[in-house]
Amino acid sequence: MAVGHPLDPYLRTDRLPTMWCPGCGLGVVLGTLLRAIDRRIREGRLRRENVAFVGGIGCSARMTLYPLFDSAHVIHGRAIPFALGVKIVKPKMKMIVVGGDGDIAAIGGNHILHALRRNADLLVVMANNMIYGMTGGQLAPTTPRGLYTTTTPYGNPEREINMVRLAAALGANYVARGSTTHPQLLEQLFYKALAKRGLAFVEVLSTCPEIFGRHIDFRSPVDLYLELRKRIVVKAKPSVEESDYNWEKGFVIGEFVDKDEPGYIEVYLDYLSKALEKQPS
Ligand SMILES: Cc1ncc(C[n+]2csc(CCOP(=O)(O)OP(=O)(O)O)c2C)c(N)n1
Ligand code: SF4
Repeated sequence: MAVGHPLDPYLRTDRLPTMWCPGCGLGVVLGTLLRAIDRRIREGRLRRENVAFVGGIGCSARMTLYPLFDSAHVIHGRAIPFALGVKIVKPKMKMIVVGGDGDIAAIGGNHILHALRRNADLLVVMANNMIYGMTGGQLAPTTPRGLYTTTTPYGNPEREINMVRLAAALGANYVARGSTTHPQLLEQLFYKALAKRGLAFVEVLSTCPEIFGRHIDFRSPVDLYLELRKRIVVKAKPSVEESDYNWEKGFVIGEFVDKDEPGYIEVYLDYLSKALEKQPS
């Protein structure tokens, strides 16, 4: 007799197993996100038919293929405008954008800037494995300085982007960083983020053992996982100043921003109704 998994009701089980390599951190991102959604649905705060996923291209964005919700797998870097378009037309939807650091912070960098500035009502989950996984381990804006990638064989000479600081500076209502090495905390961050209006940005430090780990001499997924875990510092309410992003000094995870300003949709609909009132009848 086949033994089911508690998350099977939320998965397109006919598409399993996933395309992810053994030991990839992305399974933890999907599992924790679905558990958080399940909790919100069971407590009546979220309706299943109102949840939709949008992803661009990459191993992380591929996540949108597996949840049994409405979902769209769109072109590289363009998940945010697609999701915001749906949200404007169907404001009741809980739009979840999932992508890698390449998809969200590099090719999609322009879109995330303006979504943050607008406090657009989206949950954006950026799985940060510190390189471009799907295409062979190239340098990403999130690659820690000094580390080897296939396009920086002598080490990354560039400064890294700190997406937590950017999201906070541009005014997102909720900004958190979790790690696949701390799944219970990650589920809690998603759970909180799902109830927010405005933009909720959750960066998830994740492991790519196949392309990143092997190249920096971690021969097994467990070795890379333990290495990342060693570099994580958990803080309940860290300040944005503590979010600095550095492989040597480690990475602080926790909730950096939690506020409750009106989101883009609320403001937009308010302007729209005032504009309609002024129309000659
Ligand atoms: C317009 C366009 N440019 C480039 C690519 C090639 N490409 C596919 S995935 C990817 C990088 C994905 O990296 P990331 O978002 O970090 O995801 P990961 O695979 O690491 O999860 C690139 C450059 C593409 N598919 N489309
Ligand atoms: S290449 Fe890396 S990120 Fe992509 S599935 Fe494999 S381990 Fe995961």
